[in-house]
Amino acid sequence: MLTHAITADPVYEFAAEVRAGLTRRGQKELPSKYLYDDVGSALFEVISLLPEYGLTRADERLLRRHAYHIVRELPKPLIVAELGSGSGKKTRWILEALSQQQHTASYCPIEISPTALAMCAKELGDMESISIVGFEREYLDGLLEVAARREEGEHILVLFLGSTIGNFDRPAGTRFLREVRRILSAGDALLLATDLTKPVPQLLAAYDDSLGVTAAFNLNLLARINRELDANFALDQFEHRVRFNPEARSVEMHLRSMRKQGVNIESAGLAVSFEEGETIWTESSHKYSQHEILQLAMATGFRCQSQWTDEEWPFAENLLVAQ
Ligand code: AVJ
Repeated sequence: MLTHAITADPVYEFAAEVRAGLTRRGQKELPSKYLYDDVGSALFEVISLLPEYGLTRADERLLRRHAYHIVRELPKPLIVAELGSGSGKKTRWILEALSQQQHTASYCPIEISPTALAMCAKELGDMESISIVGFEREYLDGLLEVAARREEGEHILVLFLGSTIGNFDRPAGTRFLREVRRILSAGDALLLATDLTKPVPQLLAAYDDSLGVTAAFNLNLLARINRELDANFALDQFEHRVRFNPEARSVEMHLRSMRKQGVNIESAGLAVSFEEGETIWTESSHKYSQHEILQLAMATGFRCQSQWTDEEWPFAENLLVAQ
């Protein structure tokens, strides 16, 4: 696998974003993308096996069942770019379907984590007709490169799976899809996976499982700051909290300070104080309706050509075609 290295200093960027999020007036927050270091990614893999969290299994079922039909709807020759490399499992079905319909194909995972890229290459490297070119980049930067390298006549299918779009609030999600559309050409496609609205108790259980894996996943963000930025968060003095935000239609994860306390983050040159009960907002997972996706597609320069939904866990694969 080829990879293209990043230029920015990741530790410096992490420190800057932690500083910005924890010195905000009002609600403190940390960017959810930092939940996924090696420990966080491994914990997420476990979350996806929990009975309460049906999301990943729904995504997998839909792709396993419909990969052939999804690929069949698109013009060839097709190259596949993926925003986030995931575990590779879901992507395999798409790539297998593609290799049945065209002889060879390029697959370009775009991912800021080198470990995740390497795991993806290992997982999918056995597919003989697929050449993998990894991009160690932010999503849009990576996609720009993929688009710039495409050959005459090739179409792009962008995969944005796992309902990762849910981590953006609605305005940011709309802006993001517009950016993706700007990089693509008419006839290119985006396969967008979205978790759908469902009863609030079911949603809360999915993000606050009885084994405490999601709690560990959330707390690992503080452990990561301790490890990478030389900080002294007391992990037993913060607790995992989830709430449903009805205005945003999202599940929010927070870390709640169990007492009044101070924390030093050496590498960010920062001392932060927390009141008892004060929270750090670490992630939002927005939930969509099927109808809303049609509107979102139209508002961002796409047309939603097909939707496939899961019966067991409300979830949708949406095939958006650039207009
Ligand atoms: C990987 C972003 C889809 O928002 O459901 C799982 C991450 N957070 N449990 C989600 C997550 C808590 C997950 N995504």
